[in-house]
Amino acid sequence: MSAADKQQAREKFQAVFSKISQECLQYLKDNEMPAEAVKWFDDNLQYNTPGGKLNRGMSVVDTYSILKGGKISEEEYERAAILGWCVELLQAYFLVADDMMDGSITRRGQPCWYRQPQIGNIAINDAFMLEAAIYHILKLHFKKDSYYVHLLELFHDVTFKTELGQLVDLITADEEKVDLDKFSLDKHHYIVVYKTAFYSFYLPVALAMFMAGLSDDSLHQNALDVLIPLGEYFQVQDDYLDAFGKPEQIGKIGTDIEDNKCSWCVCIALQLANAEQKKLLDDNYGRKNPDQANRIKTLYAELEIENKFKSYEKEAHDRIVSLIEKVDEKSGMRKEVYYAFLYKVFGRTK
Ligand code: DMA
Ligand code: MG
Ligand code: MG
Ligand code: MG
Repeated sequence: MSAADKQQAREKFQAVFSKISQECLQYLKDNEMPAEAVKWFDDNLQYNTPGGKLNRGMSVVDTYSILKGGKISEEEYERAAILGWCVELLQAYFLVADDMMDGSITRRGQPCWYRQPQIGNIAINDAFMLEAAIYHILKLHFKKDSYYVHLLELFHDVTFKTELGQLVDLITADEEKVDLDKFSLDKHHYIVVYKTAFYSFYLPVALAMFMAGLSDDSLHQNALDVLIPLGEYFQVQDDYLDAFGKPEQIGKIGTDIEDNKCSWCVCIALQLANAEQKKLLDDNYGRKNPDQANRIKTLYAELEIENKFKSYEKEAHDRIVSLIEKVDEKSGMRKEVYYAFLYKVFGRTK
């Protein structure tokens, strides 16, 4: 797809957001909310929902279209896009809360929502409202559909799983007492599969599958078999970019080292470190002081974490391709669904 085609697809998708945000605001008006509250919710929706890469949301449309053989009507486009925006609302809800919990500074090239002086802790309720908007929209557009309950259960279950991942992410990152023995690649695997892979990769594909009438458990299990490894790879990239990406490029300032996170980078560093380097990690990881964080980054360079990441990336790519090649297309699933996803994320720099 050319850059111009991509931009056009993005604009078409964004037009659907105007419609659903109006529908959300209408609910507030119907409940006689004061005008300043309607404006607050509007600002919350606009600031936190449409400004990202939109990979997750647009993947619902792309997947649905592939499953339908490439031709879909305008009405089908709009319904798939509405589900896509529900994924983006879920993402917005998680990110507003995640930035508060991680003490982050910027997101998508602007200050995190809670960082604005007039917002602060009201961001907690704002996050809840972004989540509530999902169910309002689903009810408006899908209540009459046979798969409505599947959609509800899917959103609820994926949300719960993401929250399990966030819980383990946060309790493994005790900011009072740094204990690097709590970290391992197994722990990391659990955290990233739960906090990222289910909602970012399985959810968009599963929504499109339900819309296309593919609802058998076995088909969904097969989808998980490919999409969970893909999601794990995506979060390893996120961990790598947190330490090595440029803030201008990734739109956020990394905080994993200061936050004592069980990141892929520190897990690999712990595997490679000699006794002296291990001591440097113990003495400097998870501290708020920027000099100490820089010492960790220097050690990452010494241990050639960048090269380790490049080898990981190649290995993950080849492993995922072989999983995709095993897909049985007679089941109704298409390999192209997964390749489209892989091409979107492989080698990304933001
Ligand atoms: C994010 O993990 C996971 C969720 C559910 C938002 P993270 O804190 O590494 O994300 P980011 O680097 O974008 O803050
Ligand atoms: Mg974060
Ligand atoms: Mg986090
Ligand atoms: Mg991160």
